[in-house]
Amino acid sequence: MRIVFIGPPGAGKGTQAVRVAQSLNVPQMSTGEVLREARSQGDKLGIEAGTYLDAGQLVPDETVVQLVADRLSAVDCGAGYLFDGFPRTLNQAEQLDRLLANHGAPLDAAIEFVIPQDELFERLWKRGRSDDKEETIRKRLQSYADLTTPLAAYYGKRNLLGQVDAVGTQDEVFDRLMAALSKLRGTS
Ligand code: B4P
Repeated sequence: MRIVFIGPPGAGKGTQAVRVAQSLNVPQMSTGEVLREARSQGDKLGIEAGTYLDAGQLVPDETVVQLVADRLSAVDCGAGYLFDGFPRTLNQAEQLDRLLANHGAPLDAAIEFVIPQDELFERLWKRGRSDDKEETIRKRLQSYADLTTPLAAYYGKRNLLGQVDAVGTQDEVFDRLMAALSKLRGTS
């Protein structure tokens, strides 16, 4: 199954992506994780990405799309995949569609994590990663509202959207995700 996870920072996309990918036996890729890893290695991509991560801004589309294109070419994506945190802009979503047209199979599901802002603040505050400072969190939430929320309509129009309540225990959210995915699988 070919899946993307969309949701605000701290919604639990990364936490659930690992479990869902394991359960469906597909590879998972978190663009946030790849960018943080590049930063810790200090390579060219990492130096560029680090300035955006620390400022709470999105990394430029062309950089992220190239990461995804490289991942899609990997042999283990043939049976499906789960992208966590990608796409994050309409331009990324359109470029993903173009990439998938070349790979022969369109998306099956776009899952949006739905969660109130005060819950996000609490989770990120507790996590305490270097981009989890109050001012940076505010910027990330604003950029989510401005640039990423239009994706729900983009996928909704094509009947690919599943909206999942992300408040609850990790097991509860996982069960809701699997139910939403099997519903979408039934309609695709
Ligand atoms: P991400 O790495 O995608 O974002 P995140 O803040 O880690 O959110 P996630 O939803 O994965 O939260 P998690 O599971 O960790 O992006 C980071 C940055 O990378 C972006 O700001 C951007 O700069 C850059 N970036 C990434 N992709 C990009 C793209 N496509 N284009 C441009 N830039 C891009 O959960 C958060 C916390 O909540 C954890 O501590 C977790 O333990 C806890 N938690 C999880 N589930 C819970 C639950 N059910 N109840 C309570 N706590 C829970």
